[in-house]
Formats: sequence, structure tokens, C-alpha cells
Amino acid sequence: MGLDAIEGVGRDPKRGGYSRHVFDPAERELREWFVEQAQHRGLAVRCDRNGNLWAWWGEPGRDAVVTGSHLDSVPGGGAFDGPLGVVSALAAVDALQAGGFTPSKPLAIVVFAEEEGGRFGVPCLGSRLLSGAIDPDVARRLHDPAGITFAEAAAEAGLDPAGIGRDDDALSAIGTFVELHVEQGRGLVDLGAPVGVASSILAHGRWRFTFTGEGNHAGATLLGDRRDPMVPAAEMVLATRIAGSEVDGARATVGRIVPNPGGTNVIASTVDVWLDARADDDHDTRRVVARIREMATEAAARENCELTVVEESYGDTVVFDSGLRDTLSAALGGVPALPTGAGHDAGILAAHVPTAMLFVRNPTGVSHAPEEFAQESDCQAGVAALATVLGRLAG
Ligand code: HGY
Ligand code: MN
Ligand code: MN
Ligand code: MN
Repeated sequence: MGLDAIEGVGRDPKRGGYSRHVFDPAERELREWFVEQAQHRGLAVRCDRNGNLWAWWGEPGRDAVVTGSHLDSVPGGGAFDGPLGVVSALAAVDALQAGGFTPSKPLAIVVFAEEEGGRFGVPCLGSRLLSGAIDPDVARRLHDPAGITFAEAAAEAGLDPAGIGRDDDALSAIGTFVELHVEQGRGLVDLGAPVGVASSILAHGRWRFTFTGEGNHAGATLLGDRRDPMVPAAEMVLATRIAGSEVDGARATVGRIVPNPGGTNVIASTVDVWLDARADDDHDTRRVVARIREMATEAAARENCELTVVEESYGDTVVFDSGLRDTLSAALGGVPALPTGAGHDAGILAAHVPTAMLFVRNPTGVSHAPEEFAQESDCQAGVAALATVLGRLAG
């Protein structure tokens, strides 16, 4: 399937999954691999001002048919989330070229930067910058856990930090975007189908809750004399499950807590808690966050701590263009359409160009973990579907 070609790159020895984050050594190794693979197929590769890679079959131009996905991962992520879409795009080009197909429109494979937000915290950073969905000044100031800013990392990767931002040329060239992705759930398993098309993406966002107390000595400070921000932070994690359970279909997750300074014998002075909240629509998502914030504020007050909350990213519900979705489904003999709780670059582009997604069955239903999986036969079905769709759209 081609994924074996990048097997092991960025494998996380501790967790067994993959950690590949924008412009870090593993992701850069995958970028180099992609450029080589694309050039081997006669595609002309360029990196845009925001760090997204574009491999063109034919001259870049308007009304292009574009496919692709991302090569970065969450910390300890699976092998398929992102790379499957990129490898399948290369394999679909192979199939079309082997069949003597010549596109009548420009056709490109795109690799978006920092889709997971695993390094700089904002998901779909590359597609948000491309489409103007994030202020470039805000993006330049984003920093990773080591304190390196996106501007510094971009410069080190050869980009001009002053040049990042909405790219009208690149955006206006796209006629249609189709992203193939491993399904992050069990929809296709339950439907008994190897491939499906996406109908919608949940509204979702990320918020940073910062609890501020008083750093002190773990042994010399009586419990009654403490302002320990870890206590309300812990209560917030429980509040996340309580609030999420109150809204049908909502998801609310705390996957990352960072106490500062983080010593075993040190009462933290501050604790950052990141909330990932999602629901069927904007109203429900914001309702969950408001409820969590209410309980977190009460918990902070009980421990005489302060609380600040910053919305770091947000995207409303995405409903994919039903015309394009149904065209793809029909071209594929009527594959099922299904919603997803996972975000994608396709969700960002859908606000600007006709966009669709193809999903490939994941028998484990697990994602963002090493157990994520897709059978070789289903991956091949995904490639065949993508080749059919690209041939139809660019024929
Ligand atoms: O977080 C998401 O939903 C996506 O996998 N980036
Ligand atoms: Mn993901
Ligand atoms: Mn993904
Ligand atoms: Mn000491």
C-alpha cells in the first residue's frame, strides 16, 4: 500500500505509535519522501508560503482537481491518519497513468502542514493559513512546548515568516478538493462497506483553561494554607465528562494537562488544561464549554485560584456539498455517506471550494492511537475509488 515505505518514520518508542509534527525531523523525512515519490511520477512539486506541499500533474492552473491530506500525526498516533490519504493519492495517480489517462484539467496532490496541531496547538494550521482562516500574526506567535514559535520553525524550514497567510493564487486554483482518509470510527464497519463518502463534520474547538494558584513546597505547606491549581484542574476533568454527558452526541475531552513547574515535591503555580469539545452544532458545543467553564470557575474559587480561558481554535459544523457527495457516491456505485466526529483539512476547504471526503474502513474503529488500522484490501478499494473519482472530475 506504500505505507510500508514510511513505516517506522517517527515511531514513538514509548507509546508505540507515531509522533510526526510539522517541520520536526520525522515529518521532514516524510516530506522528502513525498517529494521524491511525486517527482518519480513526473509531478512538479512546490511548497507554498504556508508550508503546504503541492505536486502538480500538468501545469498548475485554475479549476484544478486536488486531492491529498497530511503527514503529521498526534503524539503517539496511528499509521493511517493522514498518510493514507497521501499514499492513496500517489497510488491513484499510478493507476491513472498506467491506464493512459491524461487529465483535461490541472490535477494536484496536496500535503497540508500541521493538520493535527500537535506541535503548535492549532489544528489544520496549513489549510487555515492558506484560506485566511487564521490571522498570520497569531500563527507566527504560536509556540511549541519548547517555546519555538511557528515563525522560527517556518524560517528554519526555509519559509519566509513574513509571507505566511491567505494564498489567493493557491486557493483560487482549486476547482474541487477530495480528501481520502481512514475512517476514525466504526461507521463503515457497521455498514459492512470498505469505502464511504463524508456527509458532515462535527462543530469543534479547543480551549486552554489556565488555573493560577501559589507555587510552594509540598512538605512545608499545610493543606489549609494552599492555593493549589491542580485541585480545580482535576475537578475540571470530571466536569468535562459531566457536561459532555448532558448534551446528546457531544464529545468533551481533556487529553493534555501541563502543571508549571511540574515538580513532584512542588505545589504548582499554574496548570494549563486543554479542552477539546465537539457536538452536532455550534449551540451544543458552546453549551458544553459554558457548562465546563461554570464548574471550573466554581472549583477555582473553592481553592482561591484564578482561572483564565482562551479559545485556541474553533470550527462550526461542516456539511459537505451534497451535489459533489452524491456525484462521487454514484460514480462509485452508491457507496454510503456518513458523518464524522473527526476534523480534517477538507473541513476548512469546504468553506471555499466544492469539497468531498472518501473514507476507508477501519476495522478497529480506533484512531489517534497505535491500534488504528485499515486492511490492505480496503486500502486498495480506497485507491480504486479515488482513481475513479479523479478520473471522473479531471477527465
Ligand atoms: O482532531 C481531529 O479530529 C483530527 O484528527 N485532526
Ligand atoms: Mn487526526
Ligand atoms: Mn487526519
Ligand atoms: Mn528542597
